[in-house]
Amino acid sequence: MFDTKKLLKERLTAEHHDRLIALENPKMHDFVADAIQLCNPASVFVCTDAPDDIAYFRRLAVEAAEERTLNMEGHTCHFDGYYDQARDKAKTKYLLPPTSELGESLNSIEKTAGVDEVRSFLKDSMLGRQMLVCFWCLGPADSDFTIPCIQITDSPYVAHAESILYRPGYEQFRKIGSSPNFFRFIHSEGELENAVSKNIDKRRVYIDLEENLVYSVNTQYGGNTIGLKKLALRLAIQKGSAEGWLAEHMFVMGLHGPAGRGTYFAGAFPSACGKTSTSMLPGQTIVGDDIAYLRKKAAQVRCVNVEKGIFGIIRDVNAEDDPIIYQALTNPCEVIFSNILVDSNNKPHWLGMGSELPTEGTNYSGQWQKGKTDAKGNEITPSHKNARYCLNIPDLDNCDPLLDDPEGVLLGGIVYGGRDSDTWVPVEQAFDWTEGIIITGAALESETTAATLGKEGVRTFNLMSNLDFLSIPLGRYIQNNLDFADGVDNPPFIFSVNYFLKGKDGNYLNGMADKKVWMLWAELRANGDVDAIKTPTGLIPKYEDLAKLFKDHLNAEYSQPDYVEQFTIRIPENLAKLDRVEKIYKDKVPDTPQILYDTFSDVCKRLKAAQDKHGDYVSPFDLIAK
Ligand code: SPV
Ligand code: MN
Repeated sequence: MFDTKKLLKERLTAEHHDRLIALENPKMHDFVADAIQLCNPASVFVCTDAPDDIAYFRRLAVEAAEERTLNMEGHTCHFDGYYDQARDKAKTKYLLPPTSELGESLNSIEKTAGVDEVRSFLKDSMLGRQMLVCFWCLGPADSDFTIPCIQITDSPYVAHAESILYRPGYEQFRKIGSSPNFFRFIHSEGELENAVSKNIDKRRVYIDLEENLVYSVNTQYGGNTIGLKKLALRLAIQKGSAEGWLAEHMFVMGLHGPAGRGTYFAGAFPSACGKTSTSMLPGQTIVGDDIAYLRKKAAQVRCVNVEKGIFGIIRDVNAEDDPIIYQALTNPCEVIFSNILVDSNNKPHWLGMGSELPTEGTNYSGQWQKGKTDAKGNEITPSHKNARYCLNIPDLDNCDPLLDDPEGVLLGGIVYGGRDSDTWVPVEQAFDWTEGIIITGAALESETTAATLGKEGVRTFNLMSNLDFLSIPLGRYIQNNLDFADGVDNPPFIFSVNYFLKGKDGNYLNGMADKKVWMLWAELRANGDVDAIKTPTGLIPKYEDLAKLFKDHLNAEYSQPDYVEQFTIRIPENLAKLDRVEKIYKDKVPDTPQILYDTFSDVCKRLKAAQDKHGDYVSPFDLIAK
């Protein structure tokens, strides 16, 4: 063991020592001292909330060649290694103590062995480099929602990205005094080659739920390294479960209905399934695009965006489909692009940006020219499918005024959506909270995307779009969601949406812009403005209400045949889906609440009754009471 006080005094300059000691938190001091002892950096930089300190990260990222400046003020570009382009689910594990009750569906490793392994990779990992000690907040500062966090990293890119994504937390640490209630993250990118992590075979993300501590090593990709993002979400789910609130993979947005009415909605979608672009819909306002905390206050559900920035997928962001983001990405403001293509004029390019791409430049594979292949003979795309941008929400024209409200926003509705080519209709309201949680959230399936390593396009179960991040047994998570509405006067209405439905010819039935209509219909329903048609699974829009929304908001004619094709209830597909999902619960989730099976069974009966009456494919017009 070492003497924390002595070690900190020896290894920090007087200025940085003073900054650390001004926060009178022994647990935090021990954590920093241990990290120094383990990683052995050449120097230590302690960040306060001062703008100069934040600016330092940006400068350092460029000096260390982890970012390069682009030809627009405030814009930089970062590259992750060729094999480090997405979250590594296989190497992200919970450190399991001997008496853990985590189910088998969560990836884990025996704790002592895991800690030994990851600490051996962190040993001396910062030799010759500077350790950055950063303080941030999850959620707005000074609020019931706030969770203070400390991030230690040797990557100026990670620190810079966090300064965009999170609110400063040094002053929050001053306020919590000696409290041990904060999250801790330690990250080292490990040995570098051409400024990217070299030892990808030793990439590890290990999560210690007992200690609220996450280790990350030999990786740079944000989803593996930015502690406050998906690593903190796992810790927060556990904390919320113990304290009676929810941590969700959800955007938060203000939907703007008739006569200036505003209604806040949250939405959970798996990665790369339209979550950010929904939160950015034209004419609406954004609170957040990725992670929300929901709490009950005075018999209401209120929620905050955990972040203040966006780490969004850049693919297909273009002037037509995502005008607000496109505007930010093509004008001076602080943006970190990652894994895009940079041309010889230092201009960024990406897949689906709406203009022709150059045939050569620098990308995530190094020097690139059209036709270049990788070691396996696969053609390398100009920009990666999971290439990202990182920017401040307040830099966007549609930033919601309540972004930083410590009380959070009042939630009127929740949507669950996934990449589903053949089952769900484009939008449907659940009958009530319980059915919404069970039939919509807990039955969610989606086809895999480039946001995680592995094969794309495989239909997978993804409970509430949060499965990748769950840190408690799945049944308990479902029960927490069910119980959350207890004591709430008007729980949010729950909807399913599906932007990816295909017709018989295999083509998508809807355009990208149509999601605005589905969301605005949900807003009308949440305020009791329009009627709906009862189906076996929920409530769907009437043709005339959608036709009006298409006309008013997209200036488009919506035909009856289109409506019928999109909103036909596909009974065999719905039954097959319930069957598949039920089997997963039976086989893999021993603590599934009985009410899930009962509700599945009720819905199956309703589907079969409709099938007997109307056949396999039921037009919405057949369901309107004559
Ligand atoms: C996601 O993949 O869901 C993201 C990006 O929001 S990250 O989790 O950081 O990889
Ligand atoms: Mn996400």
